Amino acid sequence: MNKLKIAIQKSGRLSEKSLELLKECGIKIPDFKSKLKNSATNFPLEILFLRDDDIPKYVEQGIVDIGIIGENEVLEQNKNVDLVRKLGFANCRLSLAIPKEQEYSGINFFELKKIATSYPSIVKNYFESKNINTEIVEISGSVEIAPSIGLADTIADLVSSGSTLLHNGLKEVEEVLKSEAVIISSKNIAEDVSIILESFLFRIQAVINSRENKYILLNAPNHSIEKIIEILPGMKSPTVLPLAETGWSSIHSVVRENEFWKIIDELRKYGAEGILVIPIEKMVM
Ligand code: PRT
Ligand code: ZN
Repeated sequence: MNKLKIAIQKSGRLSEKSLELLKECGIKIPDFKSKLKNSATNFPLEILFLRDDDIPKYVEQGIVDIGIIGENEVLEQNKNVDLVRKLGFANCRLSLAIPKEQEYSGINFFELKKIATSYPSIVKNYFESKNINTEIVEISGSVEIAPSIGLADTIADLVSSGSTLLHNGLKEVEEVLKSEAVIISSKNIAEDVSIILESFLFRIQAVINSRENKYILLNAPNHSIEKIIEILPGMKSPTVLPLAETGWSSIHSVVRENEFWKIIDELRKYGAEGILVIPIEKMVM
C-alpha cells in the first residue's frame, strides 16, 4: 500500500512542534530521533527528517508529497508547490532593523543602504515594489552582527521576541512580512496518496480547531439568555439547560481563543456567573 511522504525539519525551531502536531493527530512514530527516515505505525505515513532549507525542493520534485516549513522559506525559494495549511506555530516576522542610535524617517531611509539578510529575494522584491535602490548582502546566519562589524548598514531578519535585535544594538523599523509554519504540498500527488492526504489534513484541521477554540460553560439569569446567545455563537448554537434554581440556566458553547477576554467581559455585563473555560481535545466541524 502507498504511503503519504512528509518532510519535517530534523532539528531546529520547527521540529518539536511538527512532531507534536503528528502526535496530536494520533500518529505514532517509533524511535524517531535516531533515523532520518521513519514510518508511522498506525497511519500510512513516511517521515523524512531534513534541513528546513531543503524541504521546498524535495516537495517540488515530488520526493516527498508534503512538508512542514516556515512560510518565509516558501516565499523566499518560490518553488512550484502549493501552500495548503497554515499551522499557527513558529510565528515570526521578517523585519527591517537599523542601528538604534540612528533616526528613522521612513522607508526612504533605506535608499542606497547596504542590507544584510538571509532572505535576498523577498527583500529585493520588497524594495523594488517601493522604488527604493538598495544593495543586498546575502549571509546565511548571525545577520544581526552585520552592522556592528561594518558588513552592512542595516539588516532584514526574522524577529519573534525582539531580544536579539535589542542585544545587538538594533531597532525594528518596518515589517516586511509575517510568517508561521505551513504545510506545503507537491503538485503531482498520486491519486491513492491524495486520499491519505485528505484524511491527514482532516486530522490536522481538527487539532488546529481545538487549539484555536475553548469550551465555555456559564450560569446566567433567564432574562439575559437571548443577549448571551448573541455573544456566544457556538458551533451551531449554544446549548441551554435549566438549572435547579428557578430563573437560571446553564449555557455551553465554544469560543475562539483570541476573542476570549473580550467575550468574558461582555458576558459578565449581562450577569453571567460561574464561568468555566475548558481546553478542547479535538474539534471536528
Ligand atoms: O538547520 P536548519 O537549516 O534546518 O534550520 P535553520 O537554522 O535554518 O532554521 P531555524 O530552526 O532557526 O528556523 C526555522 C524556522 O523557524 C524559520 O524559517 C522561521 O519560519 C521560524 N522562526 C520563528 C524563526 C524564528 N521564529 C526566529 N526568531 N527562525 C529564526 N529566528 C531567529 C532569527 O533569525 C533571529 O536570529 O531568532 C532570532 C530572533 O529571535 P528573537 O526572539 O530574539 O526576536
Ligand atoms: Zn535552514
